Amino acid sequence: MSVLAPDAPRLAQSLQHRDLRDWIRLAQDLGQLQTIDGADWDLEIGGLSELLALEPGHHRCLLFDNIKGYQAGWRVVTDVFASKELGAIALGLPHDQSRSEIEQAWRAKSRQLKLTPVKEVTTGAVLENVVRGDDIDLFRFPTPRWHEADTGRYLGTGDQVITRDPDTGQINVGTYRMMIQGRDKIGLYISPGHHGRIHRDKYFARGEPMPVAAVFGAHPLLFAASSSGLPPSTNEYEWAGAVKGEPLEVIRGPVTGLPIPAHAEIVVEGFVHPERLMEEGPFGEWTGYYASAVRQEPFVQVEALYHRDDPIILGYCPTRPPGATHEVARTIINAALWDALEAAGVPDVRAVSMAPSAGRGMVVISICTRYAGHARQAALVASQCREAAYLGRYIVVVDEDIDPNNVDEVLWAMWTRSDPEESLDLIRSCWSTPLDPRIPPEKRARREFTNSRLIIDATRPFHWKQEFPAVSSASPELRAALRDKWSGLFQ
Ligand SMILES: Cc1cc2nc3c(=O)[nH]c(=O)nc-3n(C[C@H](O)[C@H](O)[C@H](O)COP(=O)(O)O)c2cc1C
Ligand SMILES: [Mn+2]
Repeated sequence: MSVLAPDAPRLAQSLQHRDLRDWIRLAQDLGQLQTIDGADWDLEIGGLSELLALEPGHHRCLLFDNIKGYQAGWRVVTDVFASKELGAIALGLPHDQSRSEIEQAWRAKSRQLKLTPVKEVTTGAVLENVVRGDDIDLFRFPTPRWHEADTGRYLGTGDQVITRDPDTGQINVGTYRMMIQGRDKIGLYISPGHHGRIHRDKYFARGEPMPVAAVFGAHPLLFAASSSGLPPSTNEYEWAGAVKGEPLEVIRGPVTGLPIPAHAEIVVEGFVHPERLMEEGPFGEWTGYYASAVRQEPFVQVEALYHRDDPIILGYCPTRPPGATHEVARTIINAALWDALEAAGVPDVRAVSMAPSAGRGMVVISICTRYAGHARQAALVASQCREAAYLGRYIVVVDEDIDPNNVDEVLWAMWTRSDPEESLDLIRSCWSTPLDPRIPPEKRARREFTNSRLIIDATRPFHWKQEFPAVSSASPELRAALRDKWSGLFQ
C-alpha cells in the first residue's frame, strides 16, 4: 500500500530540509505524519510510539502536542524513521524502491562520500532562549517516561552527545541515553568501547572533567549519524554534511567551545566530573530488556541551556524487534557490513542482513561459495568487524538462493543444509556490553562484559556441493513466469 502524496518524489529529491521542523513538514507532505493530542508524558508517549510502530502498515512519524500538564507547542516527535521511505530520504536517496535497492543505492553513494567540514556561524534558532545558572530547569520539557519500570524520565534517547578527544581534538557525536536527575543534572550512560566513553576515560585518567554538549532535537540525519556505528575516525557532523551535500551549520558553544547545531531544538552544555556520581537507570533498552540495574554513573552538570521557542524533543522508543523505527541504521549497518566483508577480501557476497527480528543478534550472509573454507571465512570476518561485532550472537552463512531477510528461508537452510556436528563453531570472549541480558550475575560482578559467538554454516558443504540434492520448489524463472501469466491471482 502506498501512502505517498503525489509530490513526494519532488520532496524526496530535495535535501533542502535542514532542521527537525522541515523534517516534520516533509513527513506530513508524504502522508506519513500522525499528530497526537493530549497524550501523557508518563508512559503514553512511549507506549504509543512502541505500539503504533508495530501496527502492520502504520509506518508513520508521530508528533505529540498538547502533552498533559505542558503548554501547547512544547512537543515530542518519535518514530522519525518508521518507514523505508523516510529512511531513504534521510540518506538523500530516491525512496520509491525496495529495501535492497535502497541498500545498494546507499552502498554506491557511501563510497563517494567526502567528509564535509562544518560551517561555523555565530547565531541560530537554538539561541532563541538562553538559560543559565539557577534558572536552568530540565523539568520544563515534556520529557517522557518511556516504559513502566523506568524510574526516571529520559530526555536523551534520540540525542546527540558531542565530545572532544583530549589527545587528538577529534570531535565525536554519539547517541547515548540521558536521564534527568535534577533541574541542572542529567545522566549520561555510555557503553564501553563507544567513542564518547573512550573520550571520558581519557579525561578522567588525567583527573579532568569532560566538556559535553548534548542535543535533544536535531535534523534526523544527525540522529542517523550519531547512532549508526560510524568508524572511530569519522566526525559524525562531517559525515552528515557529506550525505546532505552541504556543510552543517554549527555554533561554538559558549561554555565548552564544542560545536552545536545552529538549528537544534534544545541543547545543554556542561561538564562530566570525575568521581561525581548519581544513580542512573534502569531504562528499557534496545535489546528489549532492563539489563543493567540502578547504578552509580557520572552525569552532566549543566551550566547552560538553549532552546527554540516551542521546542520539540526528538525521542526514540526501543521496539521489539529492535530497530523497527530505525530504517536508516538498518541500511547503513547492512551496507557497512557488506563493505567490510569485501574489504577483507571475501568474494561473491550476494546479500547481508542483521536479521530484522533479532537486531544484531543474528547476522545472515548470503554468498556463492567458490572454494572450501569460503563460508567460514565470511562468518569469521563478519563476527568481528566493527559493524556486527557489538553484542553479536549468531552468524549464519547461507547460499546465494536464500534471502537473508527472509527468516523462514534462513531457518529452512539451517535445517536442511547444516549439520550441528560439522557446521558449528564457537568463538569466546567477544565484545558485548553491560546491556547484554545474558551476561550471568557472577560475570557481571567481575565487570566481564563479553559473550560468545556461534557460527552456523548453512551453505551446502563445498566438497560435495555438486551432489547435494536439488531444490524441488519452483525455480525463480518458473515463479516469475507464473506470476506474470496468472497475475490476477497475486493481487
Ligand atoms: C535510540 C538509541 C539509543 C542508544 N543509546 C545508547 C546508550 O545509552 N549508550 C550507548 O553507549 N550507546 C547507545 N546507543 C548506541 C550508539 O548510539 C551507537 O552505537 C553509536 O554509533 C555510538 O557512537 P560512537 O561509535 O561514536 O560512540 C543507542 C543507539 C540508539 C539508536
Ligand atoms: Mn563516533
